[in-house]
Amino acid sequence: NKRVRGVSVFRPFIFGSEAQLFDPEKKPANAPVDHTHQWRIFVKGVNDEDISYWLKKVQFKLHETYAQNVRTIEAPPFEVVETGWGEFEIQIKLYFVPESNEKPQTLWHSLKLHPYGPDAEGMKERREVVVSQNYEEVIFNEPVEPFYEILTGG
Ligand code: SLL
Repeated sequence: NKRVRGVSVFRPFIFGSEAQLFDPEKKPANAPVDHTHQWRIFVKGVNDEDISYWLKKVQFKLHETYAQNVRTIEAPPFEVVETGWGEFEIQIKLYFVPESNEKPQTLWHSLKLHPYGPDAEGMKERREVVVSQNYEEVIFNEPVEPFYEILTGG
């Protein structure tokens, strides 16, 4: 496959997490007793734009304390919803559509459960959604021609 010389194509996306302390009355019945939070890790388009024309699947590697800690999501929404008690680093591996001929790319996200605040005691009560997300751009340098067409709608 011929590469398009001298061209770089950028595609923006958002990745991150959202977490919330359980409402004591509404703790999921199947959640282990030591779990305190519900959380979600995701990769998505800016303004929820569909990015599945270039992103094929996403593999999230959770902490080893989780059963089946490697979660592969093959279609949008690229996200994992879980419960837990602790914060940890999540490895996110992006797999591109086969036409791209591109190797997967890895990034990392620190799962955040707790809101910022000076008062550690009061913080435990705070039930706001803790959002931690980043804007990122994947760069396809000299993409192969079929992928360039997909990317640019040609
Ligand atoms: C810590 N380094 O000690 C971190 C590890 C692990 C979090 C946090 C649930 C595990 C399960 C869970 O929240 N693990 O479901 O067994 O803070």
